[in-house]
Amino acid sequence: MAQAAQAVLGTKEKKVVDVHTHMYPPEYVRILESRTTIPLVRSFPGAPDPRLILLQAEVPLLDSAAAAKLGQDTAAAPAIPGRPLTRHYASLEQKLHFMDTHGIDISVLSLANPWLDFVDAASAGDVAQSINAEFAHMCSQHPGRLYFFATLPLTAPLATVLASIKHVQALPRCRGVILGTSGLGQGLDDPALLPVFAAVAAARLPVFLHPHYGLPNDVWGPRAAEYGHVLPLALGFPMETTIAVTRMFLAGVFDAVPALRMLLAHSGGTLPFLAGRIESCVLHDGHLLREGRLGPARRTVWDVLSTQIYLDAVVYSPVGLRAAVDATGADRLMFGTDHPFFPPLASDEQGPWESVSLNAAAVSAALASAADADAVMGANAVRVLRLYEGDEVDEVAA
Ligand code: 5CU
Repeated sequence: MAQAAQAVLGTKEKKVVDVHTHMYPPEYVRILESRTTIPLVRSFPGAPDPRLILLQAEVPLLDSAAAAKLGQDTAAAPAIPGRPLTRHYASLEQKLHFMDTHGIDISVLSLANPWLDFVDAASAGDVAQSINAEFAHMCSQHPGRLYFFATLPLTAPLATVLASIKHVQALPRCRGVILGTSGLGQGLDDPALLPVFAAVAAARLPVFLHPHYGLPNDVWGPRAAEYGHVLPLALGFPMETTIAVTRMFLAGVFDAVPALRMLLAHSGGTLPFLAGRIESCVLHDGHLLREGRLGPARRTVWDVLSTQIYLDAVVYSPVGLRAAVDATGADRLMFGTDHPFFPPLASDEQGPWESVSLNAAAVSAALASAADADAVMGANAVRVLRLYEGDEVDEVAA
């Protein structure tokens, strides 16, 4: 691990908190194993672990593998799609080992993408209840070390979604909800989603917003298969987050629900970098002017970023992290790992992960003072997410 990372992670009198750390509990893995379309889990001859196949960008390879199996494709055996489903995804013991290896005191667990987005309306409520109970149970086994963001049954009728929010609000160690960008199917600027945002805000549950869908496959061009997962993960995910939050901003969601607090994955995609351009495009838009939306009461994207948005620090470089700090302030940034994604490829997965040390080193390098770096590594998360064991009703996220 880089020296700078060790320096930050090793300061034991300060808490290190990981706000971006996923699991697929065993029940969820069983659902994926039963599926024939993405997301799914499938075994392939020659692959030691079952493969987890999640993304639209992985479908062409999945289709090639299926054609090769049927003997329809006479070309050389295609690459195996997806990523290995190792113990890191479902084992709590493995999560704790990972935390101990990296000096992480507290993890705020969340179900990984695509959550319950594919579950049918009739069963989504029950599946959400059962998955959230599994997370609450895992956390109860390690009080003071584990908290979680709950999952909502967004494909279910609105009444079920609202009942689920009430339910998770009462679950011990639930500190927010994780959401993707599809909302009720029309995205996060859908007026029909406003009651959901209002309900989570009233329940003092911050939304951890995480991408899954990326951009359409044709954006990646005909040579996409040559580039592995790089384009959809490095560019598709961050652009998806950027677009989703900008649509919310333009639709006035943050004004309509001023108590809404959102923690954006991957330091907000490209929002900190593009906020100035978004502002300029708004200011120069004749349609918005004619609609009377450029008056003096208008809130800027900078204002929303520094009052209703938190960013994780999962951006792997001080260059991006400095933009995040500048956009929201050092008191609104929180360290994360994205475990169990991005394991080391050339070393033992039980040892230190470079993806973690890169993020920790970026915090040391980008934050001006040790106090700010400590805040990003843990104190901000403790304050904002109220990570005080036995203190379930502390003040709302600032
Ligand atoms: O590697 C990937 O596909 C992913 C993913 O799906 N979700 C995530 O949070 N990180 C990486």
